[in-house]
Amino acid sequence: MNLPDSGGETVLLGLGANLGDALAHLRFAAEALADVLSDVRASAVYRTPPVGPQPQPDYLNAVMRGRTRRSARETLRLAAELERAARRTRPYANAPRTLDVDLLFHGDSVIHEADLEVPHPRWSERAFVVVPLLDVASTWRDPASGRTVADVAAEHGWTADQFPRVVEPGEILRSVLP
Ligand code: PH2
Ligand code: MG
Ligand code: MG
Repeated sequence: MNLPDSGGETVLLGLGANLGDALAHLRFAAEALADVLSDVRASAVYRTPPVGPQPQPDYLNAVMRGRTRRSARETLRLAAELERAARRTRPYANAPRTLDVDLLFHGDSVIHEADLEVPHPRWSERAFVVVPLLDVASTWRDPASGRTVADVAAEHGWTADQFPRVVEPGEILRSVLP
């Protein structure tokens, strides 16, 4: 089980960007999340080939881990605010974007609502999510499938060397954490 604790629930958020200064957008999101989560940790930032309509620029992807007393819905609202602050637009499905912030897990919550699905329904199919998850949550267990992040990576043969690292684990937070 993924144990809750006095500081609320553990949340895992996936960050992605492939328009404009993608690294600056990820840094903006990481710093904003560091302000509102406790015990925050950041994966490496990976350069990943785009999944979806082609051609579009490579993505930078990362995962943030922390604890929050916010509900899953409140956390999703926060993610949407960060995307809005980065002037994200949604012209079509899987379009390039300045910033994508996805709620991957919220403790052991399993929620299937029209506008809120936790765990993220496609997390285990996407190397650009699973590989950064390995950095900060390899033993994390998906409350829906019972599989750990490491199990899923091994099933696909995905490893931390899957993608080039643009920033090492934790480094994106180095300027904001004591
Ligand atoms: N996000 C998508 C679609 N395709 N491809 C990569 N490499 N990284 C992403 O974050 C990504 C994607 C939809 O959210
Ligand atoms: Mg996404
Ligand atoms: Mg999204």
